[in-house]
Amino acid sequence: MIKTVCVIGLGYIGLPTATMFASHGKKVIGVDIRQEVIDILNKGEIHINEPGLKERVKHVLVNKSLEVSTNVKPVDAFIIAVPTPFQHENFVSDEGIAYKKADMKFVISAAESILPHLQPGNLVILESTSPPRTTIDIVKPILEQTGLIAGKDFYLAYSPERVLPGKIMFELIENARVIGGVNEISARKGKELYSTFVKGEIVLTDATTAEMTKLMENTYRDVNIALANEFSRLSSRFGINVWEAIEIANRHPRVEILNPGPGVGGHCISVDPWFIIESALEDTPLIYTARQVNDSQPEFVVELVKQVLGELQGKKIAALGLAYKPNVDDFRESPSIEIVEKLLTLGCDVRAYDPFATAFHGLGSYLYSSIEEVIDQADLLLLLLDHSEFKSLSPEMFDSMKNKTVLDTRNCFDLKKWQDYGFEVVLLGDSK
Ligand code: SAJ
Repeated sequence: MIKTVCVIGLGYIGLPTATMFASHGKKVIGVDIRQEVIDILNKGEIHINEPGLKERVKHVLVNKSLEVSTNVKPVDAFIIAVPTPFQHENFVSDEGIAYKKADMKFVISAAESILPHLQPGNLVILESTSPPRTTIDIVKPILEQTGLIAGKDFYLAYSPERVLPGKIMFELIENARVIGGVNEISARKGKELYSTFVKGEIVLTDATTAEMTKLMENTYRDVNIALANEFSRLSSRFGINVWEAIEIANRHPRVEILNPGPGVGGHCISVDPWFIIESALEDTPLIYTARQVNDSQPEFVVELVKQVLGELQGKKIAALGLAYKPNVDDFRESPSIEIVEKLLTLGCDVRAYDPFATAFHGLGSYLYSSIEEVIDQADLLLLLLDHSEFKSLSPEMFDSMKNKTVLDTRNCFDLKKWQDYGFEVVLLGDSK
């Protein structure tokens, strides 16, 4: 019977997971190497914004079912939920193809931090999104340095999170979960642990299949967003509104085209396809091309801005929305930030506003704390993200702009209303 759990990494996944176990009868140690995160949590605050999380964290800290620390402690089950970013430098294959590789340093150090505490009968779960074979080729050999054998003396499995930021507390419980063991008993031990709170189906498989399913899910989405983005680039060639065309095409019972936009961000979809590509470059032309299409979408937006403004030097741009997607405070790999930074290098005076950005996020000096400050005397209103609070913005609130021009990259505004108010309106993907 697993009574104590140590969750290593208290980020977007680790903190909600630790909280979930703690509020379902386990005694949990939450570990993070960042002292400032531990201090914030011990003050009853949280360092991430996720609906429903703060109250739950507070509750389990007060009743002491969750304790947070910078040190791993001996427990029955260890969960590794640390980041697996990609290395920012480009690698180049013998054929001259540039690609990106996962940076596994946090997974390696998390596995090493378990070493002094690993006991016979323990369970270790890797949750971090990882390249195929990480569990058996990287984590298993590290843990076996203890002399204990995985699958025999202790149990080892891979179980990816699949929750959507913004809905984590709901999806952790309700989503189906896959658990891939290094052998069958490891997978069954994993199921015993997650059954504590998971109501969705728990599917058992081997570790490498579980790693691949996670990467395939996000790659599927990346490729489909790339298709929508490519369609958006065809609108001027054919004189259509791509949003209208997609809406009509999606009435076909077996078609579900996603939304175009300024690019794909976040720590998952823009990163995970590279984890497949890095180990199979010659066999992944479709995945590779999708990454290129989505990665070049910010440049497509910059070109649109050039078409609207002509000469960019000195132009004042009010940019709204910097997070990687609506209603989250996550700015990792955000295409909006890439666009703002490109426009700054091209000589624009860009002022940006995002209701979710705080000093903690460490964004650039282009960040302002109100819409009023960014729109004053602006030549262009550039809508980069459809946060809920932007949907209710109406054109009368933008009278202090120098030129009444709006470029909407997300189909967020009711542009007819803006046009009637005297704005020149441009919608990404609409050339009608
Ligand atoms: N995006 C578009 N068009 C769309 C949908 C999304 O441009 O039609 C953009 C978003 O603006 C954002 C990016 O794609 O920049 C990714 O957003 P997302 O909402 O599609 O996905 P994530 O990254 O927030 O979460 C994904 C989810 N995976 C799938 O939907 C297959 C989630 O279930 C995973 O748990 C998460 O990745 C993860 O952690 O891997």
